[in-house]
Amino acid sequence: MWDVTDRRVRWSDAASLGIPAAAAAMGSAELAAGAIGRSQAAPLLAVGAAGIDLTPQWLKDFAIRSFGTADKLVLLCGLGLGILLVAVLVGLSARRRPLLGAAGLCGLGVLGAVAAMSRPGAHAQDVIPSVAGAVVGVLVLAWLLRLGARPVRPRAGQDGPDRRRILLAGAGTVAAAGATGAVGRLLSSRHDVGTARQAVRLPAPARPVAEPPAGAAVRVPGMTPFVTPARDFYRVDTALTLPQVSPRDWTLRVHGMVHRPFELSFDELLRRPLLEHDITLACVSNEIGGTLAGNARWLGASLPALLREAGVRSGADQILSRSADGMTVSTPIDVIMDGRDSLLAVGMNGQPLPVAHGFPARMVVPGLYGYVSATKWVVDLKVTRFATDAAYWTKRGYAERGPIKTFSRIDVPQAFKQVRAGRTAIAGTAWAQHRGISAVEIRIDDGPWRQAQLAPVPGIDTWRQWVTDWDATPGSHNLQVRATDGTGALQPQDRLPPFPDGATGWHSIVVTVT
Ligand SMILES: Nc1nc2c(c(=O)[nH]1)N[C@H]1C(S)=C(S)[C@@H](COP(=O)(O)O)O[C@H]1N2
Ligand SMILES: [Mo]
Repeated sequence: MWDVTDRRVRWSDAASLGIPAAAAAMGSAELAAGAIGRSQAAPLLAVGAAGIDLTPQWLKDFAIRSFGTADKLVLLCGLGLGILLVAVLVGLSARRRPLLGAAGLCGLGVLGAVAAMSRPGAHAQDVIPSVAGAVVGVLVLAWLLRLGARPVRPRAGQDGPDRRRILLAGAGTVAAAGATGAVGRLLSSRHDVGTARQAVRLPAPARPVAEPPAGAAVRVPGMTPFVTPARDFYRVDTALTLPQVSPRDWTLRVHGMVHRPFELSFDELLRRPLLEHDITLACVSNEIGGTLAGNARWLGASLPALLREAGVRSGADQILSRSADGMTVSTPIDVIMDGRDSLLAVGMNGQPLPVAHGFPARMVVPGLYGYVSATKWVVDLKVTRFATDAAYWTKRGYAERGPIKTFSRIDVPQAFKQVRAGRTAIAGTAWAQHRGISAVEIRIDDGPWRQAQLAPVPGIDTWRQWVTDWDATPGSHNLQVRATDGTGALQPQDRLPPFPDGATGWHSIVVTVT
């Protein structure tokens, strides 16, 4: 017999059936992923990672613009909300249409399995976590439904003891699912390479390099440091979880249009002559005034020397490098080989590369945006042609070649800050890697352009700090900066967005002087 109350949408069903079943599914999927040592196959991460690759460009730009480096957290929260929505729907339909509820859970499982299998480097067993999750979810749903099927006669406005028992069972299930998921994550962390990284002893560079010149960092409170500590270094990549590449298993394959393809182990890499260079990396997504750039001292083997050993065949014009997580980057061979300090880097600021910055090895090529040069977790170099192979971002409309554009930024005072009237310093950072910065000019309101004082630099591959004095008068003022690169070219004034080959425009800020 139908109870009239059964005809209403019962939100408690969502809470007592759908959410616990979905939680059990997610928790057991995490456990299965940890048990088989394939954390990337856990459905949440797999769907998130696939989502990153499928996201249209405008949405990606929007996410980076609005959330910056928190974009991945926002994505995961969005996914969590999506799963919660499915869970609620499963719960609402399950009592009258149990098969529909089960189908919802299976749908999540299929989505997770397809996403896991579509990832670069996927194995057949990567379906296991999603399948296990769906099976457990359906079993838990059936169990909770059985609990609820016992005769219940709640009096109006009052939950019967059975209803309370069901809610309790649901809450217990959610807690158990959380614990299961945590155990899964713990099992996954067995594969973390933090310990292996700490055990790496980097050899000294073949030739010692001088410290950056004294005064490379202008002494103004609040100014950007000249060398960016690794922990503050901007991070941009498509990896939802950091690839864990053990130096023991790492090899670099050099192949394609070469006379002598070869493979290099990490020990062999460390035995090569290592060079050390100060190089500023920058991201093509950096906006005018933005902070997606960092300067570090990189230790690594010469990339041109590696390529000469392999013997690049005529007609080849790009290196398609591939990371352990399937990211591809194409770098023009003529740029790598033109005498600049292109590195297969293993060290950053005197330490092994942090995992977030490409441990155990990455590429660094001064003068090119990261998306065409700075492959982290690099495992494969294919010598090829632009006409044959396209890289990840080029397929998504970004420029094939990505020379870094001249950029200048006011760091001090900060925008919209109150400034005390009187003599004060305006200071900032400018870069035009591999061309160098030859001048920085500042303009206050509609006044004349004035030369700023340039700090010394170790070379043309790093950013350059600048400073100037300002006699600040009360009121609101507009400060504007522009740089000239080492070839004498003035930074372009036209405002262009980062897509498809880097932003242009002069940075300006408004400050209030009191
Ligand atoms: N494997 C891999 N390498 C990558 C990327 C990536 O998504 N995956 N992003 C590139 C981009 S767009 C930039 S700007 C630099 C950023 O390097 P960082 O995170 O060490 O600052 O890495 C490059 N190397
Ligand atoms: Mo980037």
